[in-house]
Amino acid sequence: MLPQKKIWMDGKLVPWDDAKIHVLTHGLHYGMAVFEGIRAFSTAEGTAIFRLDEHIDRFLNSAKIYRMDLGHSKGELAEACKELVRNNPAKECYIRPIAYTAYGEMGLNPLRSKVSVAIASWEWGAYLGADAASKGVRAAVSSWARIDSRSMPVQAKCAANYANSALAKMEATAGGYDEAILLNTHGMVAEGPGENIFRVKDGILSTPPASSGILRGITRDTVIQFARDQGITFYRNDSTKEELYTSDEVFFCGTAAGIAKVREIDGRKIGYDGTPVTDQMAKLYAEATHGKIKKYEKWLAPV
Ligand code: PPE
Repeated sequence: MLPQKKIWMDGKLVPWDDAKIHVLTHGLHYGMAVFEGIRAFSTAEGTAIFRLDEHIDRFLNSAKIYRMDLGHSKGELAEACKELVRNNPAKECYIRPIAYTAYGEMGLNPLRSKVSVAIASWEWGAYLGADAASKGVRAAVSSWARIDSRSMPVQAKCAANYANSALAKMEATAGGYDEAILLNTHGMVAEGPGENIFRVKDGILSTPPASSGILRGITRDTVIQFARDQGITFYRNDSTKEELYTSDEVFFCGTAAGIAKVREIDGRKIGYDGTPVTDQMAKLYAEATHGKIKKYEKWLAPV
């Protein structure tokens, strides 16, 4: 990671190297941290943050689920993201707001800890490797089930959820694959460790419903809106892994990953006749994020 100049910490921009916390920070020990992943893109009108409002809303909702009071309004947090990007050299960047139970108390009751909020930004390139955009990635269905919402709220973007993601990711990469696909505890397709998943079969685009135990991705929502606007038939429905194997197209999507086509799952090549729907979605996403489609300019917040 290339260091930037500043990090926003509890209301102030501090030099990158000074953005440090104590080793007894409560959230480090008990996973009590909620975070966001947002991207800023360059547009003809300057740098703009994509779907900032929706990301801040999800950040506040993650905090609400974990009974965290962030102590900053939605407007303050949005402005802090913009201020940070203005003050850092990387303009096309990834933005990471995080709220965590801070240093002061140990023991697992998080309600005794003060909550701190920080926001960092840095340049983050091809999340699933250089082949993701052109050739597509090779994925493996994980032996780890996606966490069940009866145990942990999957829709809160909590650091603790990513222990499950990391186990799946390590298993996939150690096995020579680029990415994992997690099934839920009912054996239905859920999502990737850090991406939602879509499939195309006979011209119909589909993705697992929120109730399948996934993070409701903002990129997922963006793809759904593209599909509606393009008149592509779209469903939210459950599918099994063999339905993925026999899909015409499969792709991952997320803020870090963008739109990444999947070319193989568990040694089965996906599709026969190219990836027209994936390509169309990737093109729309690239154009919308860079301010090239009038209709979607409402999703861009200039910094
Ligand atoms: N599911 C999971 C589990 C997930 O972590 C993400 C985002 C998504 C779906 C897609 O959500 P959205 O970004 O709103 O479209 N994962 C973030 C963190 C990745 C990381 O490695 O860190 C991201 O893409 O920013």
